[in-house]
Amino acid sequence: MNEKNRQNIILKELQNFRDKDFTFSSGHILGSMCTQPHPIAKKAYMNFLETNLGDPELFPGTKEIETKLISFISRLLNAPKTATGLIGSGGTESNITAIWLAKNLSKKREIIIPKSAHFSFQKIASMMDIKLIPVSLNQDYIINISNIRKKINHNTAAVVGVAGSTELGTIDPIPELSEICKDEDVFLHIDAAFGGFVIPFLKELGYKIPDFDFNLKGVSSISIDFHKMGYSAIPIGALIIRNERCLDEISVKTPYISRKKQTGVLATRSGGPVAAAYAVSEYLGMEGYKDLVKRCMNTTEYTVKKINDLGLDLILKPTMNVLGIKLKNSSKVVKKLTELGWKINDMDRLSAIRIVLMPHVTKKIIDDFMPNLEKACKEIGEL
Ligand code: 0PR
Repeated sequence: MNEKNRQNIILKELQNFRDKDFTFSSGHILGSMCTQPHPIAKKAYMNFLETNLGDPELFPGTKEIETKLISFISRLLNAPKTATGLIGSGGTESNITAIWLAKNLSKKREIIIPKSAHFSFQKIASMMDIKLIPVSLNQDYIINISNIRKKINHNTAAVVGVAGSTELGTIDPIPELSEICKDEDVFLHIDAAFGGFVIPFLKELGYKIPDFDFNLKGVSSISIDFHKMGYSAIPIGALIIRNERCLDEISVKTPYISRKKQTGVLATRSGGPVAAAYAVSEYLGMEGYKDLVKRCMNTTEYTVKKINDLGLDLILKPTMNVLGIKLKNSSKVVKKLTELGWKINDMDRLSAIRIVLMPHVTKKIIDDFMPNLEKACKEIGEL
């Protein structure tokens, strides 16, 4: 068998596995915070497949792209001149790095998190011997601000606020958190892995939502993901840090590669996602992202109306393109919907299902989905 045939056989085998996957292009993935990346991402990614940002002396051009990408995201988040950024694999890595930094700066071991915080903080607790101090949510599913001051003490390494929560897309009262953390001189990390590419544009579109970025003086770092609403290819997120000076806390000496020190969690990492995210950000620009958010919000409002028309209730009015539909038996409804070919997330601790109105979810998809939701809900006795 010749070389080409062998390759084709392997590629065919891979395709057979791939055919078992759900696809964004089908529109049937309704519960994911990721999406089909912008087409330019794919081309850019492929061209940088062999590049390694763990050794930037070998790939100075790719490193330049990374620097430009960090500048773009810093502008989006109103970061000051003192700020710096680290590109990583996504929200989990950015959150790990932020808490690693806060722990080393403070030499303390407790972090205060809202009960809505992403499960990456559970990993952080176990990995770094950190104690989580969870704070209850109020009736709007955001952190109960009155409890924070009482919980800050001489062991507090950081407070975490969420700007775009995983389950409901809610935004904690970051201006108030910022004031408290500034007064108490405590590191404030904002997890905007999902909301970072939504909130700035919602504001421009006239939505009344609180500030969350570096304009608030108490904010120390922000996680933001390109592979969620940044419309780019997995895996890529950024951690922007207010003070470049603190980077030494999360750096190690690297005696045998060309750079003398390395900062952050990973060593070898691909320039592919960086090139892809840069291409998307250049192509769309701030206006393109604003249009994308506008489109997702239109679909969100359309979906809310359809859900209400069906006689179902939402957990709360959505802040962004994430919806929680209240159900008595959410897991049974999810199981039924899976049988019908729709992928939606079960949030059993909230007794709800989650729909994320990502760019691949159109009004037409929602029209196709609604009879399926109705069918599933009737069969399970929700309607
Ligand atoms: N912070 C927040 C607020 C998040 O929502 C997430 C992920 C993370 C951090 C962690 O980000 P990485 O997954 O990039 O490390 N939230 C999504 C979720 O748990 C991740 C996801 C995406 C899950 C697509 C499923 C899926 O199909 O829902």
